[in-house]
Amino acid sequence: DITFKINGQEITVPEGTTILEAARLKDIDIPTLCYLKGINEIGACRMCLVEIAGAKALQAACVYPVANGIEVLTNSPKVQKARKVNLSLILSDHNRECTTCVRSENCELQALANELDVHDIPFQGEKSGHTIDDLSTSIIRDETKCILCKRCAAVCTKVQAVGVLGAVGRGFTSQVQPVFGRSLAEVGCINCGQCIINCPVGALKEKSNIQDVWDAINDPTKTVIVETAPAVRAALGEEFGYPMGTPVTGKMAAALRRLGFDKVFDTDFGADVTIMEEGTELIGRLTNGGVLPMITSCSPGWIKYIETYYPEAIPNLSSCKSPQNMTGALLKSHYAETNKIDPKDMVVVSVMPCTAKKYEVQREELNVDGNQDVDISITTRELARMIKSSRIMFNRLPDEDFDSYYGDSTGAAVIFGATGGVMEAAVRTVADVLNKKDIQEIDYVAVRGVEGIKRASVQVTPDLTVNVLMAHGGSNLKIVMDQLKAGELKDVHFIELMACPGGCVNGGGQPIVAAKEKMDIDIRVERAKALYTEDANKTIRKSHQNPSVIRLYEEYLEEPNSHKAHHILHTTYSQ
Ligand code: HC0
Repeated sequence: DITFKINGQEITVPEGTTILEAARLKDIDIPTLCYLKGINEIGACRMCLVEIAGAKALQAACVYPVANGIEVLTNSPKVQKARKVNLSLILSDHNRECTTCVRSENCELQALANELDVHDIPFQGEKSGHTIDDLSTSIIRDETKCILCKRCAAVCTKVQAVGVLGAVGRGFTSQVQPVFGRSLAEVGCINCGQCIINCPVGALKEKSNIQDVWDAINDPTKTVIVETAPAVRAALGEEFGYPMGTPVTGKMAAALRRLGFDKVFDTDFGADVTIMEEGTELIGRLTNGGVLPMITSCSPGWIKYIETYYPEAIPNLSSCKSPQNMTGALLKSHYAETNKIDPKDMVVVSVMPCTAKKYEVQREELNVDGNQDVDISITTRELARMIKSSRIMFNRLPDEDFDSYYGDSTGAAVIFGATGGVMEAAVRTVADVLNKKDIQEIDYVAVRGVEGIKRASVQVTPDLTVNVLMAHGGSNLKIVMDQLKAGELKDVHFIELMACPGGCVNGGGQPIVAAKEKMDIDIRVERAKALYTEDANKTIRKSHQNPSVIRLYEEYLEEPNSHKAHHILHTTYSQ
């Protein structure tokens, strides 16, 4: 252990602790911009400078390990002055159109300027060259706002194992860009948006489709239907001041109705249908032979990842479309037929915690009979902006239900939004189907939690043990896929892979949480709690017991994996 003094207080911490971490233990805050716990600890922004008695130069607290007997000053006049100068320099080359920036009031740079009382920028002069890259279906990169903190690049490389963003150039001309100055649309970006939710400023944002939604709603010839992903309800409340982990399902449904959608349906319904289809597909592959392990296919970032980096493993993918697209495809077919609406006069909008869903909705191999399953996909953040701009007083809304029956869902569906959730939902149904009974112990805790790669064996019948594996975040996907390639997963039957760390609750379209807050809480855990609570409170917690899903099969799809179900709900990806 190391004992030293910080602002006159003695403290003992384990060896290797940084000054930044030690200070927090004494409730002393040190400002940071480039720091991202465990991911980007590079001391680049010089905001966390501290003074060490006897040393000439100030030191970056985020990378400086404590030593016995040192005396650290985190707020001396010298420190205060240096931070202000450094912040002013960053601001001098920053596009300060703050009032109209999507990150206004949620910008770590703006917050710091206020907190450090920096209001005049003494440095004026040349600005570095800038590009705005808006060719991706999902992500806009605006170099005029980039502060070169490299958080995006670190997340893209270390967490997602994609590594399409990196620092290029030196000094005044340095930029953080894809290689050779290309667009994100031209490199192996998987559209996950993890760069966006880890950017401290507005240099990365989703491509907004808000106006497309308004145009549809305001077009009297269109029937405009919305569906909401499981994870949106777990985080939307954060945009309206609710504590993290507060589910706002009822208020969300009420707000969507007030925005003018004709029907408010739930992707969770499609998640229940997915379990019917995917569970049946798994039982088929287990009993009749088929490519194993079968891998889930619902996370569009993951799909792009396998297509880009492991195309030879595509036969392992389930042929099921994602719940988002299953819901859309059923609305454009069954719902349209039942309600005598031409699918061409329907607009299906999805609200997703995800930026890759914007890419998924445009994929041609998902179209059915020339119709796109989902027409427009917006993020949780975009929905919040629509609610705010419409002056809907979200916090005062009553709790309302989704519309029947595409809004009816089970506890199994809602946990899709957390890593391990699809697996747990599938096991609940597969175990019941194979045992031909209503099993009561359905909390499969072995598949829950945020450990990067989890394995479990589930005894589904006395003669059948299913070995499952769950992983989330690109770097873990890479490990799993390398193991699969090396023939090390021959005993595994079913794998759930999600592109984002923690699954959809921490998707690239979710409300943005400052790096400082992420030092103290694990947002993946807090938001997942909201989903597991909703699951526990539902009376029906297994997909195959959803009465509306049963009805859908009776009156339309006949049975899971039927010819009709295949035509509407399944797809193939090309290698
Ligand atoms: Fe997800 Fe989904 S659970 S990918 O993480 O399967 O985005 O929330 O909507 O489609 O249901 C995201 C979340 C979904 C889909 C579902 C799946």
